[in-house]
Amino acid sequence: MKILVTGGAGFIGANFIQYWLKKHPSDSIVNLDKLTYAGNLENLAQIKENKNYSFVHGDICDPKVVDSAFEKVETIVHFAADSHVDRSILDPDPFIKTNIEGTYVLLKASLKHGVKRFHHVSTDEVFGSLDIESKEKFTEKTPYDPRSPYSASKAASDHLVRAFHETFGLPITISNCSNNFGPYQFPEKLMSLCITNILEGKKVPVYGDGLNIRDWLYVEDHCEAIELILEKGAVGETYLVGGLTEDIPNKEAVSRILKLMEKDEKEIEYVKDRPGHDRKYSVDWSKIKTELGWEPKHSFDQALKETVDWYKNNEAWWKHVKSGEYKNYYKQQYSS
Ligand code: NAD
Ligand code: TDX
Repeated sequence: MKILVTGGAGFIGANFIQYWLKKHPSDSIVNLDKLTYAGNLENLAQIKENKNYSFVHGDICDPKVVDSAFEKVETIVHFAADSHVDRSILDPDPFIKTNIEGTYVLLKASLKHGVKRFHHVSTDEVFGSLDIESKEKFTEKTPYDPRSPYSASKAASDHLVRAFHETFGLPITISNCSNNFGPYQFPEKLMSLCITNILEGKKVPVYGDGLNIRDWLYVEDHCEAIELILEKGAVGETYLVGGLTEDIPNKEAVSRILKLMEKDEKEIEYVKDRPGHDRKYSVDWSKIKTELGWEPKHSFDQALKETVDWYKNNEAWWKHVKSGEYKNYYKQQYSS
């Protein structure tokens, strides 16, 4: 099988390509990536010589580039996006362009080339925010209620993907997953920022009261869920994917990392809250468990330890990523 992966030089895409080629060595993968600040070919250094892997440097918003990348492709796994909520608050423009327009360009090309499956990787953030005390979880039937430019752009892309299925019969699947963590995550997201700041001897910025709750998913479990959806998922269906954490507030998640790194809570610095900060996400993943037999294999604490160890052992990777443009972003985001 030939798969076109978009955004494969980013965090989840790179983990997915490595995972897929290990499990399916006779498949071939084309990785279409614009290499924005978040795209990094060092994430794929291990497989760059693999004869079943090729890289196309290009923008998913460019119909010509997309058209040429589609040759003989049967399956699309669409990760490419602007993905960081705080950046969508500083400047929504690239989110509207890539996440909405880029997805539309890919959908049109998928119809034209008659692909057998378009899998769209989306987020639980499209469902909005739960109350902190609520026992409710997001399900596939939860109404959309996005509250940031990022989540609104992902919601729009989900609607377009479904519309292409209902109207034009494009064979799609969608997964909406919770917060991923693991190797190769750009250190703007809470987990990777926290671990690398501690390694650099810096404080960890926690927004507001630190009581916001996220559902944490180890990236390898996420890759396995996508694999099962491609192999056994029903066309037209959506699957929610989440982790094994139970309502852990951010300050508790950070404290667990600090403990693993033999530091204490004095390293936390409470900073100005994110505007429109969603209070809580919680994901009911019983549909993918019942229908496809998927469940996360990694406990939160074990996966956290593996993640901390990875960043400790890959200092050159994150030090390189944290140089250059990252410094300007960090100053703009955290200076006040
Ligand atoms: P990331 O920011 O690490 O990587 C995004 C990749 O897309 C980068 O390689 C970037 O260069 C590429 N890209 C951006 N704009 C592009 C364009 N116009 N054309 C081609 N390539 C482009 O993101 P991630 O964390 O790996 O997330 C991947 C996907 O998963 C996204 O669609 C995101 O919305 C979704 N998702 C992420 C999480 C999470 O916790 N990280 C959770 C739920 C859903
Ligand atoms: O410095 C920080 N301090 C802090 O307290 C950062 C960067 C984050 N936070 C908080 C905000 C959130 O409550 O930590 C929580 C997690 O923040 P992020 O890592 O920025 O993730 P989130 O905003 O929840 O979105 C993530 O999960 C869903 C990904 O960035 C999205 O791409 C994905 O769709």
